[in-house]
Amino acid sequence: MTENGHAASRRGVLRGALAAAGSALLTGCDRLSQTPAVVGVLSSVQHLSRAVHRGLVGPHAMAQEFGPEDIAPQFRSNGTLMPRDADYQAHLAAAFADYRLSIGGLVERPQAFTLAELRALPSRTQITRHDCVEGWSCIGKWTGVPLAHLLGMARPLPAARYVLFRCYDSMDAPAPGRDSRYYESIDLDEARHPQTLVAYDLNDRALPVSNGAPLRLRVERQLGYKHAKYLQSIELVERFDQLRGGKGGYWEDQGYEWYAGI
Ligand SMILES: Nc1nc2c(c(=O)[nH]1)N[C@H]1C(S)=C(S)[C@@H](COP(=O)(O)O)O[C@H]1N2
Ligand SMILES: [Mo]
Repeated sequence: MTENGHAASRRGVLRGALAAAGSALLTGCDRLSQTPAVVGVLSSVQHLSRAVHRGLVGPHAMAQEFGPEDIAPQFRSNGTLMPRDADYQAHLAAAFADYRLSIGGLVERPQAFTLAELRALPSRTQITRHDCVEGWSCIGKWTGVPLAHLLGMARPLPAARYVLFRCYDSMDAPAPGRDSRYYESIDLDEARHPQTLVAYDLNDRALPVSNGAPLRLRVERQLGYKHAKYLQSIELVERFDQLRGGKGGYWEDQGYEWYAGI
């Protein structure tokens, strides 16, 4: 089988399994692990390469959106549920009054937004399914500013190729000289996709801490670990191979794929 054909059939299996799981268990957060094909595909962290995915679905394909009746009563949370880092704790204690989301790096016009300023910008609301590699999925309603809009304000320079998200939460106990804060990166196509949001609301309410308050990324065509919570700053970069483990994200540095297309 050709590379393309092989990937296409793998993708077909995943899509079919997700659809089956989705229609069998419509409400709440579902355990995809009941579906053997999904376990095989997700647990081995195999998914489509960027070139194959883009070739199959194109850079503009939309992730499926759902109806209000599909929203889980309680959106599941995973990974960090409460950052222990002192700077985050101080922002939380102040109800994020002094919080600013900065957008810098390779941009013409660096930006810094308060939460009120972000809420005053154009917004998008979408009901989507979050798929975690650990074998569960959950449907929630997200509202936020399209990242494309923020990039339009900041104006990436020609050299910019990736958008880097730095998060507040350290994944390991603090140790001198070791930065273990969560981080992620996506390319500019994914960043400018209409469903890619800097989200501030989940199910019509301000994001709970366990789901990433005050802001988190939604990047709906990618697996759960790409959806960075607890955003501290956004930076446009040309490359990320000299940053941290060099693979473009906290889990990527532990071996997960950088391109996690569903
Ligand atoms: N900052 C940060 N972002 C993160 C994580 C994390 O631990 N820290 N976990 C990731 C993983 S593996 C998943 S599945 C989702 C979980 O989002 P949720 O807690 O809203 O369900 O967040 C992703 N983003
Ligand atoms: Mo995840």
